[in-house]
Amino acid sequence: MLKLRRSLLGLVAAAAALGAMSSTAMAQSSYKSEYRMSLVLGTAFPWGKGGQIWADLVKERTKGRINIKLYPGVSLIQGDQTREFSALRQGVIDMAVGSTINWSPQVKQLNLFSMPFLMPDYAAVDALTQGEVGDRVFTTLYKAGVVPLAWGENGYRELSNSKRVVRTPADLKGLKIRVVGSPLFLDTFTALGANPTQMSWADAQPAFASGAVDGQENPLSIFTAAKLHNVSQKNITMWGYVADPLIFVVNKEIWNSWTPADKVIVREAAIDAGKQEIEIARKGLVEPGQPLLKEITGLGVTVTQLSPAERDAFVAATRPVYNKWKTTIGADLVTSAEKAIAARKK
Ligand code: X2X
Repeated sequence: MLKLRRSLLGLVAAAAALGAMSSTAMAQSSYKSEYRMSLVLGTAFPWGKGGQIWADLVKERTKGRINIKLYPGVSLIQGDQTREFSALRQGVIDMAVGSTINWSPQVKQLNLFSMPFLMPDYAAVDALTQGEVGDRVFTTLYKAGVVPLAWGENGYRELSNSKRVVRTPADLKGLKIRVVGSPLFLDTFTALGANPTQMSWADAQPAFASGAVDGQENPLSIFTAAKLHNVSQKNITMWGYVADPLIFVVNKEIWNSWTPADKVIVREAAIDAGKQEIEIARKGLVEPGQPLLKEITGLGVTVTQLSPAERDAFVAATRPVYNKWKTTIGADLVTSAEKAIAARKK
């Protein structure tokens, strides 16, 4: 009798253990063997390095339950970076590290970061992304159908061209400049008297090489890694007019398929990777003497620094564009951003 009771108890315990196991197993059986992470740039660039760090941390901390493969060159959407956000929402892409510029056609608030001369320095960028404005942008993204987890950075987009040194808006006159993403960029460069043309990053590089376009704007980490000096981009103007943050996101259905514990891991890994990525993105630009500029000068490129008065001329020329887009983006959000920047710790 005692024996029977014991074996019955054993059976109950075994059944309970089985039950517990199968609910975990069930949750995990909905896991994919591999998740697809979209990025414009690969691991030669800070952007791709950030994605790799995120994927590695997730794999390690989930003990391989969540495996992420990188798809640089936005290859899941045939290189068309302005379609990335829609593809994320639709589940063509499981997760991404994406630029605010590329998602701004679908999420107008993201144009905030492309407002000409809104953010004068890194402290201003941080005041937005790490503050209330950043939270509001994340809420907007969540409502738009993705789960935003952390901020990274592409960086200050400096101007380069093959034709001449640019110190004034007049120097830009007639230059054919490749721009990306939002119509805001077309407005900005048109206001400066340039001839902007919109194309993907994939199409841009052959266009520089053939001389079909004269110039472009991108962070200097991209300039060096993509070797733009080899495609005639011999003049750089340090004007710091725009800096695009990166955002680490996951598709909503994928997110909901993960256990609460795994969600925590993926979020924390994104935050850790974002911090590291921002450091990598600013390397050479925040140290005394800005060593990256010396490196670029060494490549035979003329790097032009603007005096405050010279910079002001660009600010003035683009002010009507700023005012027009303030309404499009939402005057309330832009005003909050202006206040956060004014109150920043330098
Ligand atoms: O296309 C660009 O210029 C790039 C690589 O910076 C972005 O994806 C926004």
